[in-house]
Amino acid sequence: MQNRRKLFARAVATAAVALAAVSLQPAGAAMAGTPDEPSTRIVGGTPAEQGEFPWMVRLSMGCGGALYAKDVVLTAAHCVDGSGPNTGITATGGVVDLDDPAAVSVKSTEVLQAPGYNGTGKDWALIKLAEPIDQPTLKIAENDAGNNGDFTIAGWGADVEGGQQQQKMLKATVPFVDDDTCKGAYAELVPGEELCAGLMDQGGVDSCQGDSGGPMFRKDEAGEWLQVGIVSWGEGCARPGKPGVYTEVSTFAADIKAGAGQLG
Ligand code: 4AZ
Repeated sequence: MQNRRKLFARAVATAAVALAAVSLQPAGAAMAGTPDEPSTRIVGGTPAEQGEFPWMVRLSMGCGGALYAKDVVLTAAHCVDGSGPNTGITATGGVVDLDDPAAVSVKSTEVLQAPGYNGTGKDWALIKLAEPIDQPTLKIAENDAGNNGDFTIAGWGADVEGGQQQQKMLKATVPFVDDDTCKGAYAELVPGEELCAGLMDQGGVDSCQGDSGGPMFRKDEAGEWLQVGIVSWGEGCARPGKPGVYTEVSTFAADIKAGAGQLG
């Protein structure tokens, strides 16, 4: 588990470098060599519309995140190095296209990595921003009522296992996978702290390298978006029998709330 996560962290760092290279290409040539058809452009995803998921942010280390508050990003613990003052992360929001001149980029001031995080479970962290990003925030699940059905995932991660980071945000829908089934796929699963989603039989739709830290979300009873997961890990991407594993947000809702209150 520890080894697998470290492997992923390396993959993300490499992918972030790849994205930086992509960003230097002229517009239009940026994704040259990458097929453009939605069906082949993420692991089973399609392009998100501008403004569709306004709380989505891209983090400079190559992870995703969601605005918990206008100046606080919720992401994965494995995307950050630890807790304390930190001005080394940039969060980019307000756009689906990272090269859109309307993108708003804000630096971090402080990071809170989940207390007790040791590479297994507890995969959440908060990043305080120097200034607010003026976009709607994403509410987090405070109970397990939403841990079922279909979920939406979104991000700028790879469109295929081992693939490049994406300039434009992609989205996909993945169904809940129950703990017993997921434990069958991954003996190391921590059922109380992790939640699985994906197409067990056929695979083909999943989060992937660089989507880590981004939210998994659904509509609640009132029709409002609710974050139920944080992209955490999995064996490869979109493999049949190997669902994506997500931090179970409801388990940590009280800790996340308290943590956000402690940020400077
Ligand atoms: C990653 O490394 C990663 N297929 C994210 C999601 C999954 C695997 C790896 C799940 O960011």
